Amino acid sequence: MSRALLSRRRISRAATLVVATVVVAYGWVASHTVRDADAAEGRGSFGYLQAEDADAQHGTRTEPTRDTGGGEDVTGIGDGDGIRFAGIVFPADAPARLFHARIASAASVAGTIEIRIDSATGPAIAALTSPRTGGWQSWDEATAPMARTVTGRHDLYLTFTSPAHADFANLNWIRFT
Ligand SMILES: [Ca+2]
Repeated sequence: MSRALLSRRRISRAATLVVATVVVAYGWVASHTVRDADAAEGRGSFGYLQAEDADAQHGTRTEPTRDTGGGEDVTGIGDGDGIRFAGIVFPADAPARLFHARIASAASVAGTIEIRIDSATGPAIAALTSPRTGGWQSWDEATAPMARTVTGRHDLYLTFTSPAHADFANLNWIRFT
């Protein structure tokens, strides 16, 4: 076994342990297994992170989307829910300045989407008020400035809060620029 392969397997085991810890601590449900490539090499933050590809979720589900590009979106987003992306890499040479989220909502009360790093209660790196777009498949892009400079590899937790009990948003994708 090469040293690189051994290292990758150790990282993969560590990532599995993190998922297990999250499930115990917060009741999050793993939506699919963390892949070796994600754990060992990270995923670049300068691209689209499809909401339905999150590594774990709490209180949400996926559905086919009618947004440009097709695929799926995450729906059923309400107060106390969240999704998690493992091993997202923020390059140090060109720090992200903006957080973008592709959202559709016919909710009567707006909610808040926060991005936290490394735990569901970790530091918030960006936050935006979810826009009401006039339909659950009427999509718009919301943008918020980064609250702090983020570099290196982090697990991202999108946490959703609302003063109302009803679900407040559908989410197709996020990205950083
Ligand atoms: Ca999507």
